[in-house]
Amino acid sequence: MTRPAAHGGSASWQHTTRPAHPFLGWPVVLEPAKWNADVAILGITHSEPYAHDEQPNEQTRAPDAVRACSERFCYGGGTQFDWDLDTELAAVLPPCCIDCGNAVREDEPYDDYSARVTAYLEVLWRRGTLVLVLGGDHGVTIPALDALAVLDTRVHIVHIDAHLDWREEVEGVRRGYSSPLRWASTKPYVAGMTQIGLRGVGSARAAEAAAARAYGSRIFTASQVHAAGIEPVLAAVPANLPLYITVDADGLDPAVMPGVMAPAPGGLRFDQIAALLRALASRQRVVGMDLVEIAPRFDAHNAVTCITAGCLLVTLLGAQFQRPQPRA
Ligand SMILES: [Mn+2]
Repeated sequence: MTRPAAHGGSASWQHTTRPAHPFLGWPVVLEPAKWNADVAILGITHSEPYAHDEQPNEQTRAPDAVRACSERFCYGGGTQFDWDLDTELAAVLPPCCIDCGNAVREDEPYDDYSARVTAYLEVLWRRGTLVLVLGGDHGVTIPALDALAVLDTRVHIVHIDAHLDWREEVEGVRRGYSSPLRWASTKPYVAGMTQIGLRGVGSARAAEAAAARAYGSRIFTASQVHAAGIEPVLAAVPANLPLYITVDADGLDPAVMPGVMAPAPGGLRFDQIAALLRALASRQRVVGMDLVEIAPRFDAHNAVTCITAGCLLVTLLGAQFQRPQPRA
């Protein structure tokens, strides 16, 4: 493996941290040099913090909380019948699926941590791996967006969220959880974005809504999806570009994903988002998907948020790999 430039010199490549329970019981591989898989899942616990927030925040606990529910959202690691696939998930998945553990911020400057996370994802994307990312808050999407540069293609971003996340900066911080889609808009290899589920007062200020529209973001409010379904969304997403999908748990209704920091009523239902993911992933290549902003402390009711998150990830994988045409 070529050591990423961010690490330079002779410093050894830093391993990730072992998860308490591997996702779906997949083999755990913590050495980036050995990451050579069809599908990989990586926990990214930290992002660039805002001074006013608790540190570490509650969302840092989410990757292991979701993994711990694996047997509840996908019993037997996918060996049982899936009615939507009309077969077992395990029969559809490619042979090599690994859990890469967690990229945890150690006693290191955020710039170093962010570069390390980007380098991890570059390793995976250089090898054509479909990457699942477990956040962390929505700031974890930013080093992932940076890593998309190693792909040999432009990508379209599909964003599910109650909030627009187009802040230029918050208290001088430009890579926090309020800014990932603004960050995406600056990348030449991001061909465009579709933002779904917006609602509530506090989702954006007028200047950010104007900036997103000026950029050309296709915006679908939660109300529009409730009224017209997902077909207009599917028509807006370019079918000829690979996708990176970023799912903020608060994009779904708090009835199905209550364990979030900023619950917003009127959100998207599980069946709407599952159908959207299924349609997109059966139509075109998905290079990665992150699921962010789960706050396990507020998921006390039978872990339903973590279970829903796992169902969305498994739905994506099933649809992507059941496609009749090859991914490449
Ligand atoms: Mn968000």
